[in-house]
Amino acid sequence: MCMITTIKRKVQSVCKDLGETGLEQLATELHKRLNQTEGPRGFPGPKGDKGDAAEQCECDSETELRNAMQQLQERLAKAEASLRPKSCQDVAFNHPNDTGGVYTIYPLTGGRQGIKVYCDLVTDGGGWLVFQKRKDGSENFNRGWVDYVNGFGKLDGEFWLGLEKLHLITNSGDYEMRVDMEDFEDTKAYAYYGKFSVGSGTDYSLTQGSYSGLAGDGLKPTGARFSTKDRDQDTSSDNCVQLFKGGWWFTRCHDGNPNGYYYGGAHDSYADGVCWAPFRGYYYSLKTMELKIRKK
Ligand SMILES: [Ca+2]
Repeated sequence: MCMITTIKRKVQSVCKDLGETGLEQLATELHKRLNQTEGPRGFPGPKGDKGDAAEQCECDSETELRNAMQQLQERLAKAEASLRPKSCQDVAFNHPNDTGGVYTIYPLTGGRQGIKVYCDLVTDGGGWLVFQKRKDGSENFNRGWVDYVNGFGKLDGEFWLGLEKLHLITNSGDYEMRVDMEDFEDTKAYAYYGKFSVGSGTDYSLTQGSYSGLAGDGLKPTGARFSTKDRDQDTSSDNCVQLFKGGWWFTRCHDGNPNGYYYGGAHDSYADGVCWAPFRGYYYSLKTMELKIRKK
């Protein structure tokens, strides 16, 4: 039997014998081996017998073998995605009946440390990584720089994921962003941005792409640096955070304040609530607010 036919049959029989569960185990074993440091080399073994003369292969094309190998690679990739999901999109693929919740993902290439995130697996096709959520005012969002860099709150409640994670994730590919919100009359609205990334260093500058949606554009202009109550990086002569009570990409100062104070509806003070100005104005603190990203 020619060599290519033998290899192809072996690949096919390995796939058949292993099944999905076996492929997952094989992927786990491969991971283990890849992560192991290579030990010292042993003594060489005895020389083997001389093999048969090479045969001319006419029975199978290289294309067929490549196809078989590609199929194996695809199934291994699938098994790997179920073991170490890279994104909420992988989570959606692995749990087609889930609507959302807290999951561990491995978003960075070569990153062996997983991070816990909240995934929205329903909205607009699902697969969204939620990086901020307001829903009941249980968490304090008027916090300092270190908290906004590292993240705070509870993933099953209100939270801010953290600027450093946002920077690392959004710089590992092209991301889109969505803001979902609801008022106390149960009116829902959203804002969508075709591009979203957070810069590095001490600025964590915001870059966003073109807006579409029903809520109006509450994120502008692009290039804003992040400010907290102990770090004023806005472009105003005032301190926007002191006026509007929550870390944000303020300029002079904002058209939307997702991290503002949770008043729970209409209030008299100006623009310091959880607001999205084009939707319900500066004197209305929304019931829910969710900021989320998804790889394009
Ligand atoms: Ca200022």
